[in-house]
Amino acid sequence: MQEIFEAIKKSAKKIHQAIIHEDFGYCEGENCSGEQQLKLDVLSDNIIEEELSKINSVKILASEEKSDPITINENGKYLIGYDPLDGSSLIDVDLSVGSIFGIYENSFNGKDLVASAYIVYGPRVELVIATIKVERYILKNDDFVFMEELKLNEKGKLNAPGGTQKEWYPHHKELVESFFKEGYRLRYSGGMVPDLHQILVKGGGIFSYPGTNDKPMGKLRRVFEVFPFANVYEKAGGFAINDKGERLLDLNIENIHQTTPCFFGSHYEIKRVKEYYSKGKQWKKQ
Ligand code: AHM
Ligand code: MG
Repeated sequence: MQEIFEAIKKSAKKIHQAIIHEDFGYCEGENCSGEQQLKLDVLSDNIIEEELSKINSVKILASEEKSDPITINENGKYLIGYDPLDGSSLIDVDLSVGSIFGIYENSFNGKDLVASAYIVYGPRVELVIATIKVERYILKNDDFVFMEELKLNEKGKLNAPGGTQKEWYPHHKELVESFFKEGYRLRYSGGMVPDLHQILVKGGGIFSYPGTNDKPMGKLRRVFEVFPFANVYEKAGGFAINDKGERLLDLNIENIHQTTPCFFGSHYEIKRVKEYYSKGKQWKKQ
Protein backbone atom coordinates (compact mmCIF):
# COMPACT_ATOMS: atom_id res chain seq x y z
CA MET A 1 0.00 0.00 0.00
CA GLN A 2 3.01 2.27 0.49
CA GLU A 3 3.23 2.89 -3.26
CA ILE A 4 -0.35 4.21 -3.18
CA PHE A 5 0.60 6.72 -0.49
CA GLU A 6 3.64 7.75 -2.53
CA ALA A 7 1.39 8.35 -5.57
CA ILE A 8 -0.98 10.38 -3.37
CA LYS A 9 1.97 12.54 -2.25
CA LYS A 10 3.08 13.10 -5.86
CA SER A 11 -0.47 14.04 -6.88
CA ALA A 12 -0.76 16.42 -3.94
CA LYS A 13 2.36 18.33 -4.93
CA LYS A 14 1.12 18.68 -8.52
CA ILE A 15 -2.40 19.74 -7.44
CA HIS A 16 -0.89 22.29 -5.07
CA GLN A 17 1.03 23.84 -7.97
CA ALA A 18 -2.11 23.79 -10.12
CA ILE A 19 -4.12 25.59 -7.43
CA ILE A 20 -1.48 28.32 -7.26
CA HIS A 21 -0.82 28.77 -10.97
CA GLU A 22 -3.80 27.57 -13.04
CA ASP A 23 -6.99 29.32 -14.07
CA PHE A 24 -9.85 28.57 -11.66
CA GLY A 25 -12.79 29.22 -13.98
CA TYR A 26 -15.67 26.84 -14.66
CA CYS A 27 -15.87 24.14 -17.35
CA GLU A 28 -18.74 24.05 -19.85
CA GLY A 29 -20.55 21.00 -18.43
CA GLU A 30 -21.62 19.58 -15.08
CA ASN A 31 -20.43 16.49 -13.23
CA CYS A 32 -22.73 13.51 -12.69
CA SER A 33 -24.10 14.97 -9.41
CA GLY A 34 -25.35 17.94 -11.46
CA GLU A 35 -22.73 20.28 -10.02
CA GLN A 36 -20.71 22.73 -12.09
CA GLN A 37 -17.12 21.58 -12.49
CA LEU A 38 -14.17 23.90 -12.16
CA LYS A 39 -11.28 23.45 -14.57
CA LEU A 40 -9.25 22.68 -11.44
CA ASP A 41 -11.62 19.83 -10.49
CA VAL A 42 -10.94 18.19 -13.85
CA LEU A 43 -7.22 18.89 -13.74
CA SER A 44 -6.89 17.44 -10.22
CA ASP A 45 -8.88 14.38 -11.27
CA ASN A 46 -6.54 13.83 -14.24
CA ILE A 47 -3.43 14.25 -12.08
CA ILE A 48 -4.63 11.65 -9.56
CA GLU A 49 -5.78 9.21 -12.21
CA GLU A 50 -2.43 9.45 -13.97
CA GLU A 51 -0.43 8.79 -10.77
CA LEU A 52 -2.63 6.01 -9.36
CA SER A 53 -3.02 4.16 -12.65
CA LYS A 54 0.76 3.54 -12.74
CA ILE A 55 0.43 1.21 -9.73
CA ASN A 56 0.00 -2.53 -10.35
CA SER A 57 -1.88 -3.18 -7.12
CA VAL A 58 -4.65 -0.75 -8.10
CA LYS A 59 -7.64 -2.54 -9.58
CA ILE A 60 -10.33 0.14 -9.87
CA LEU A 61 -10.44 3.92 -9.57
CA ALA A 62 -13.67 5.78 -8.80
CA SER A 63 -13.68 9.57 -8.79
CA GLU A 64 -16.33 11.97 -7.53
CA GLU A 65 -15.87 13.80 -10.83
CA LYS A 66 -16.69 10.78 -13.05
CA SER A 67 -19.98 8.95 -13.39
CA ASP A 68 -18.47 5.45 -13.41
CA PRO A 69 -15.44 3.69 -11.92
CA ILE A 70 -12.65 2.70 -14.30
CA THR A 71 -10.71 -0.56 -14.24
CA ILE A 72 -6.93 -0.19 -14.15
CA ASN A 73 -5.62 -3.77 -13.55
CA GLU A 74 -7.99 -6.75 -13.44
CA ASN A 75 -5.59 -8.53 -11.06
CA GLY A 76 -5.01 -5.57 -8.75
CA LYS A 77 -5.92 -5.74 -5.06
CA TYR A 78 -7.12 -2.24 -4.25
CA LEU A 79 -10.10 -0.13 -5.24
CA ILE A 80 -9.60 3.59 -4.65
CA GLY A 81 -12.43 6.09 -4.30
CA TYR A 82 -11.38 9.73 -4.28
CA ASP A 83 -12.62 13.29 -4.31
CA PRO A 84 -9.88 15.09 -6.27
CA LEU A 85 -10.61 18.63 -5.08
CA ASP A 86 -13.17 18.81 -2.30
CA GLY A 87 -14.63 22.24 -1.56
CA SER A 88 -13.28 23.58 -4.86
CA SER A 89 -15.83 26.41 -4.95
CA LEU A 90 -13.85 27.95 -2.05
CA ILE A 91 -10.77 28.46 -4.21
CA ASP A 92 -11.91 31.79 -5.64
CA VAL A 93 -12.15 33.19 -2.09
CA ASP A 94 -8.79 31.64 -1.17
CA LEU A 95 -10.04 29.32 1.58
CA SER A 96 -8.55 25.88 2.20
CA VAL A 97 -9.56 22.92 0.05
CA GLY A 98 -8.55 19.26 0.01
CA SER A 99 -8.27 15.87 -1.69
CA ILE A 100 -9.78 12.75 -0.07
CA PHE A 101 -8.87 9.09 -0.70
CA GLY A 102 -10.50 5.85 0.44
CA ILE A 103 -8.58 2.61 -0.20
CA TYR A 104 -10.82 -0.47 -0.37
CA GLU A 105 -10.53 -4.20 -1.03
CA ASN A 106 -13.23 -6.24 -2.83
CA SER A 107 -15.94 -3.56 -2.89
CA PHE A 108 -16.65 0.08 -2.10
CA ASN A 109 -18.78 -0.83 0.93
CA GLY A 110 -17.77 0.73 4.23
CA LYS A 111 -16.57 -2.53 5.78
CA ASP A 112 -14.14 -3.01 2.89
CA LEU A 113 -12.30 0.25 3.46
CA VAL A 114 -8.78 -0.63 4.61
CA ALA A 115 -7.09 2.79 4.81
CA SER A 116 -7.76 6.42 3.99
CA ALA A 117 -5.93 9.69 3.52
CA TYR A 118 -6.56 13.34 2.87
CA ILE A 119 -4.59 16.39 1.85
CA VAL A 120 -5.29 19.93 3.06
CA TYR A 121 -4.22 22.71 0.68
CA GLY A 122 -4.17 25.66 3.07
CA PRO A 123 -1.54 28.19 4.02
CA ARG A 124 0.53 24.99 4.30
CA VAL A 125 0.02 21.64 2.62
CA GLU A 126 -0.67 18.77 5.01
CA LEU A 127 -1.28 15.06 4.55
CA VAL A 128 -3.14 12.84 7.01
CA ILE A 129 -2.97 9.06 6.64
CA ALA A 130 -5.22 6.70 8.61
CA THR A 131 -4.10 3.07 8.72
CA ILE A 132 -4.05 1.52 12.19
CA LYS A 133 -3.33 4.99 13.55
CA VAL A 134 -3.68 8.54 12.23
CA GLU A 135 -0.51 10.33 11.19
CA ARG A 136 -0.09 13.97 10.24
CA TYR A 137 2.58 15.12 7.77
CA ILE A 138 3.52 18.56 6.49
CA LEU A 139 5.02 19.45 3.10
CA LYS A 140 8.43 21.06 3.65
CA ASN A 141 10.52 21.88 0.62
CA ASP A 142 9.60 18.88 -1.51
CA ASP A 143 8.94 16.23 1.15
CA PHE A 144 6.09 15.27 3.43
CA VAL A 145 7.63 15.29 6.90
CA PHE A 146 6.00 13.45 9.83
CA MET A 147 4.60 15.84 12.45
CA GLU A 148 2.56 13.86 14.97
CA GLU A 149 0.03 11.17 15.63
CA LEU A 150 -3.50 12.58 15.89
CA LYS A 151 -5.91 11.50 18.64
CA LEU A 152 -9.30 12.81 19.64
CA ASN A 153 -10.16 13.65 23.25
CA GLU A 154 -13.41 12.55 24.94
CA LYS A 155 -14.94 15.96 24.24
CA GLY A 156 -14.16 19.07 22.24
CA LYS A 157 -15.29 22.68 21.89
CA LEU A 158 -16.00 23.12 18.16
CA ASN A 159 -19.29 22.78 16.30
CA ALA A 160 -19.38 22.55 12.48
CA PRO A 161 -23.04 22.23 11.39
CA GLY A 162 -23.57 21.70 7.63
CA GLY A 163 -26.68 21.89 5.47
CA THR A 164 -29.21 24.67 4.91
CA GLN A 165 -30.52 25.75 8.32
CA LYS A 166 -34.02 26.58 7.10
CA GLU A 167 -34.34 22.95 5.95
CA TRP A 168 -33.07 21.34 9.18
CA TYR A 169 -35.42 19.00 11.05
CA PRO A 170 -36.49 20.38 14.48
CA HIS A 171 -34.55 17.75 16.44
CA HIS A 172 -31.41 18.58 14.45
CA LYS A 173 -31.84 22.30 15.19
CA GLU A 174 -32.20 21.46 18.90
CA LEU A 175 -29.06 19.33 18.75
CA VAL A 176 -26.97 22.08 17.15
CA GLU A 177 -28.33 24.68 19.59
CA SER A 178 -27.60 22.42 22.56
CA PHE A 179 -23.89 22.54 21.71
CA PHE A 180 -23.89 26.32 21.34
CA LYS A 181 -25.75 26.70 24.66
CA GLU A 182 -22.96 24.69 26.24
CA GLY A 183 -20.28 27.04 24.91
CA TYR A 184 -19.21 25.31 21.71
CA ARG A 185 -17.85 27.67 19.05
CA LEU A 186 -18.97 27.76 15.43
CA ARG A 187 -16.32 26.60 12.95
CA TYR A 188 -17.70 25.99 9.47
CA SER A 189 -15.85 27.02 6.31
CA GLY A 190 -17.85 24.98 3.78
CA GLY A 191 -14.96 22.63 3.09
CA MET A 192 -15.24 19.32 4.91
CA VAL A 193 -11.49 18.72 4.70
CA PRO A 194 -10.38 21.82 6.61
CA ASP A 195 -13.45 21.67 8.90
CA LEU A 196 -12.86 18.04 9.91
CA HIS A 197 -9.11 18.62 10.04
CA GLN A 198 -9.57 21.51 12.44
CA ILE A 199 -11.70 19.44 14.83
CA LEU A 200 -9.22 16.57 14.66
CA VAL A 201 -6.13 18.71 15.24
CA LYS A 202 -7.79 20.67 18.08
CA GLY A 203 -8.70 17.36 19.71
CA GLY A 204 -12.49 17.16 19.40
CA GLY A 205 -15.90 18.57 18.56
CA ILE A 206 -18.67 17.75 16.12
CA PHE A 207 -19.08 18.02 12.33
CA SER A 208 -22.55 17.26 11.00
CA TYR A 209 -24.02 17.15 7.53
CA PRO A 210 -27.59 15.96 8.23
CA GLY A 211 -30.47 14.85 6.09
CA THR A 212 -32.75 17.85 5.59
CA ASN A 213 -36.25 18.57 4.24
CA ASP A 214 -34.79 19.36 0.82
CA LYS A 215 -32.05 16.69 0.89
CA PRO A 216 -33.16 13.77 3.11
CA MET A 217 -30.02 11.80 2.29
CA GLY A 218 -27.66 14.72 2.92
CA LYS A 219 -25.01 15.86 0.48
CA LEU A 220 -21.77 14.07 1.26
CA ARG A 221 -20.90 10.95 -0.73
CA ARG A 222 -20.20 7.66 1.01
CA VAL A 223 -17.33 6.34 -1.10
CA PHE A 224 -15.36 9.54 -1.77
CA GLU A 225 -15.90 11.58 1.40
CA VAL A 226 -17.82 9.90 4.22
CA PHE A 227 -16.19 6.45 4.54
CA PRO A 228 -12.62 7.83 4.29
CA PHE A 229 -13.26 10.40 7.05
CA ALA A 230 -15.19 7.87 9.17
CA ASN A 231 -12.03 5.75 9.17
CA VAL A 232 -9.87 8.76 10.11
CA TYR A 233 -12.15 9.67 13.03
CA GLU A 234 -12.51 6.11 14.33
CA LYS A 235 -8.78 5.43 14.13
CA ALA A 236 -8.17 8.67 16.04
CA GLY A 237 -10.45 7.42 18.83
CA GLY A 238 -13.63 9.19 17.71
CA PHE A 239 -16.94 8.11 16.20
CA ALA A 240 -18.72 8.46 12.88
CA ILE A 241 -22.44 7.64 12.58
CA ASN A 242 -25.50 8.29 10.42
CA ASP A 243 -28.91 9.64 11.48
CA LYS A 244 -30.02 6.21 12.69
CA GLY A 245 -27.06 5.87 15.02
CA GLU A 246 -25.35 3.29 12.78
CA ARG A 247 -21.60 3.28 12.22
CA LEU A 248 -20.97 4.87 8.84
CA LEU A 249 -18.42 2.15 8.10
CA ASP A 250 -21.18 -0.46 8.45
CA LEU A 251 -23.08 1.06 5.51
CA ASN A 252 -23.11 -0.43 2.02
CA ILE A 253 -23.58 1.35 -1.28
CA GLU A 254 -26.19 0.88 -3.98
CA ASN A 255 -24.44 3.28 -6.32
CA ILE A 256 -21.02 4.84 -6.34
CA HIS A 257 -22.25 8.42 -5.81
CA GLN A 258 -24.68 7.58 -2.99
CA THR A 259 -24.82 10.12 -0.16
CA THR A 260 -25.69 9.75 3.53
CA PRO A 261 -26.42 12.00 6.50
CA CYS A 262 -23.27 11.94 8.62
CA PHE A 263 -21.89 12.97 12.01
CA PHE A 264 -18.22 12.88 12.97
CA GLY A 265 -16.94 13.70 16.43
CA SER A 266 -15.58 12.66 19.74
CA HIS A 267 -17.34 10.44 22.26
CA TYR A 268 -19.30 13.12 24.12
CA GLU A 269 -20.76 14.82 21.06
CA ILE A 270 -21.72 11.62 19.24
CA LYS A 271 -23.53 10.40 22.35
CA ARG A 272 -25.53 13.65 22.22
CA VAL A 273 -26.36 13.10 18.53
CA LYS A 274 -27.77 9.68 19.36
CA GLU A 275 -29.90 11.14 22.19
CA TYR A 276 -31.43 13.90 20.06
CA TYR A 277 -31.93 11.75 16.98
CA SER A 278 -33.54 8.94 18.96
CA LYS A 279 -36.14 11.52 20.01
CA GLY A 280 -36.50 12.99 16.51
CA LYS A 281 -39.01 12.15 13.84
CA GLN A 282 -36.35 10.94 11.43
CA TRP A 283 -35.31 8.18 13.82
CA LYS A 284 -38.89 7.14 14.70
CA LYS A 285 -39.80 6.78 11.02
CA GLN A 286 -37.24 3.98 10.49
P1 AHM B 1 -17.85 19.22 -3.25
O1 AHM B 1 -17.28 17.83 -3.23
O2 AHM B 1 -18.70 19.47 -4.47
O3 AHM B 1 -16.82 20.27 -3.04
O4 AHM B 1 -18.92 19.29 -2.04
C1 AHM B 1 -18.54 18.86 -0.75
C2 AHM B 1 -18.48 20.02 0.19
C3 AHM B 1 -17.88 19.66 1.53
O5 AHM B 1 -16.52 19.92 1.55
C4 AHM B 1 -18.60 20.58 2.48
O6 AHM B 1 -18.67 20.11 3.78
C5 AHM B 1 -19.95 20.69 1.85
O7 AHM B 1 -19.79 20.43 0.47
C6 AHM B 1 -20.49 22.05 2.01
O8 AHM B 1 -21.77 22.08 1.54
P2 AHM B 1 -22.74 23.32 1.92
O9 AHM B 1 -22.29 24.43 1.04
O10 AHM B 1 -24.09 22.79 1.62
O11 AHM B 1 -22.53 23.61 3.39
MG1 MG C 1 -16.40 16.65 -2.23
